[in-house]
Amino acid sequence: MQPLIITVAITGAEISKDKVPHLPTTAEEQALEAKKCFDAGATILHLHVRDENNEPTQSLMFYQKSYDAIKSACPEMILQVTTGGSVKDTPEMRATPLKLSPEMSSLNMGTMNFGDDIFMNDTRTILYLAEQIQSHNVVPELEIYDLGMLEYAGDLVHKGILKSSFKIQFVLGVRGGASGDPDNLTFLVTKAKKIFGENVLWSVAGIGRYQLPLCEQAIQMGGHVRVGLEDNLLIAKGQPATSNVDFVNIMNELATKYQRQIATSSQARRLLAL
Ligand code: KMH
Ligand code: ZN
Repeated sequence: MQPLIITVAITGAEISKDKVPHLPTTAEEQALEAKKCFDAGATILHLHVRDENNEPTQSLMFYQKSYDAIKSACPEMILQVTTGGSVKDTPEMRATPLKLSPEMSSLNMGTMNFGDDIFMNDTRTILYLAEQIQSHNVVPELEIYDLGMLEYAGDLVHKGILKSSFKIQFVLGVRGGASGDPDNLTFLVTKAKKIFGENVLWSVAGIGRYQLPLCEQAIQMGGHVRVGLEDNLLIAKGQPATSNVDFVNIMNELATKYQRQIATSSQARRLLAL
């Protein structure tokens, strides 16, 4: 099996700092958190940033601050900026962090209900962001919340619209997308292999209570994982995480249980063709 790539989504756009004071929101907090997570085995950091009021922002100035702070604390970590932003952001705002030419970014593959909001990813938005991603030589992670989005991703790859290497991320458990039922992951992985071939690079991000069981399933199945406070606040029922590193540590335990090596950053770069 491939060595296990652990992605950590340390901040996100939805969680409020007032409610979760240990959420890293400043550049300094994000850099410290990145270093702890990298030292514990996370090789990719999925990055959203916050403004001076700890509100989500797509401002280049705040991305630049966090990006520089994380790079200097943790030069080997692979930075993956969001192009999902928050549900309020325009496509142009969502594309802003690509100006930093990071190694990776997310690319969301369809419109959906996102809790009580609408997460707008019409084809115009997807094609615009895909074009921006490729013009900055960034490797996309395709965010798949349901079956139709996987099939659409297949179309983009097979029509040559998405030309670079890519990673698939199944995001399961958002209210409005497929749930974190283990059968859903099994089915989506089977389907992804049919569309892209046996060696497709895939990972799972489970939302809330789905995070840890889906990661365990992915580790057993030979896939990769994303953990972190963007998606989940609890390490067990009623037990809040105190830091993103708590989740990375749990991934290490699961990797040992299923005899998976943890990928180094150079192994992850090789798998991602970065
Ligand atoms: N904040 C969500 C609306 C991504 O980063 O690409 C979208 C999101 C996905 O977090
Ligand atoms: Zn995100």
